[in-house]
Amino acid sequence: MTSDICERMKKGERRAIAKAITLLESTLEADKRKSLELLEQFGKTKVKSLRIGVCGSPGVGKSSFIDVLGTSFIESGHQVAVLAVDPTSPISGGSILGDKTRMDQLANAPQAYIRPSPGGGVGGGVTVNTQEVIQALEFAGFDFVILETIGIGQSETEVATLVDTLLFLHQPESGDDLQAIKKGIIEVSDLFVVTKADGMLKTAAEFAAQQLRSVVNDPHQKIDRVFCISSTEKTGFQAVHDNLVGLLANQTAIKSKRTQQEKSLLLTRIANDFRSKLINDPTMKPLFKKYEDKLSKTSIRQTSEEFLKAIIKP
Ligand SMILES: Nc1nc2c(ncn2[C@@H]2O[C@H](COP(=O)(O)OP(=O)(O)O)[C@@H](O)[C@H]2O)c(=O)[nH]1
Ligand SMILES: [Mg+2]
Repeated sequence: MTSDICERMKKGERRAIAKAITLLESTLEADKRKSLELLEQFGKTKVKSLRIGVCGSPGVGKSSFIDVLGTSFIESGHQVAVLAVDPTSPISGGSILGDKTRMDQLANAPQAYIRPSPGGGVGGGVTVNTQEVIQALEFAGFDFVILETIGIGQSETEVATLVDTLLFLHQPESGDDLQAIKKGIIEVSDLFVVTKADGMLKTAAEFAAQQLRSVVNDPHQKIDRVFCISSTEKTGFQAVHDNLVGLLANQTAIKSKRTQQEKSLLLTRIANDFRSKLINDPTMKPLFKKYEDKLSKTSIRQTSEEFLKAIIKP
């Protein structure tokens, strides 16, 4: 049954890809078994891919940027998948990508797959599930997998554990002046893109790019990590495109980074699985009740410690 799905996925059949994603996100026992079979198949298949994260404030131009960039990848013979992720929210709403994708070009390309609704996150572990969805897409032949962050705030660091390269999008004169950008975002981002470098904003965009360069470029290296683009005029994309195609070619570097990421994802997975096992285990119910009743006399912290002592053998 899963081998049939795999065969159809390899042919790029959209319905099989959607089916696999549904299985991976399901919490039903029967589906879990099938998911494990799928993941085993994915693990056996060597893929060449680049996972790109795109983050930045709402309205900065992420979807528009992905539309133009993704189309340029397709034009150079690649296959592109786009996912919206919000790792900070356990239940991500599908509407943000669904209502107005702003990815009209990509949405109509047969070489592209835009995931209609972002992950359920049922039972926790949105990030871990997302990693599996990415694997499914890679197995189905997509060599560029782009994650659009729809969360606001801490999500960038979470997305950084899922992608090979993280792009931070910045809008000129957005009030998000450079000092206001959180240090954490600059630290986890690899490339920086100033958006909307057109019309009245063009000069401001070029100025913002110069400012960013002085902050993020290493003065001892000749590498420029800052790009200035316009999605409406489709300018400035060649440099971004070439940079990312260059990264795709270096699979050795990608593999070693992913090995590190997998270690941290494993820890997250174990913690999540442990939590849901604990909560859903019927034999735990009387034990929970016993400790809940203690709350009138002891603090939550104390009760929790005693509970853990009771269930974990030293
Ligand atoms: N002038 C200009 N506007 C843009 C550009 N890219 C996006 N926009 C506009 O900015 C708004 C937000 O774009 P969107 O791609 O949905 O941003 P997201 O929320 O970051 O995904 C929309 O009104 C777009 O039309 C650009 O390159 N130039
Ligand atoms: Mg968007």
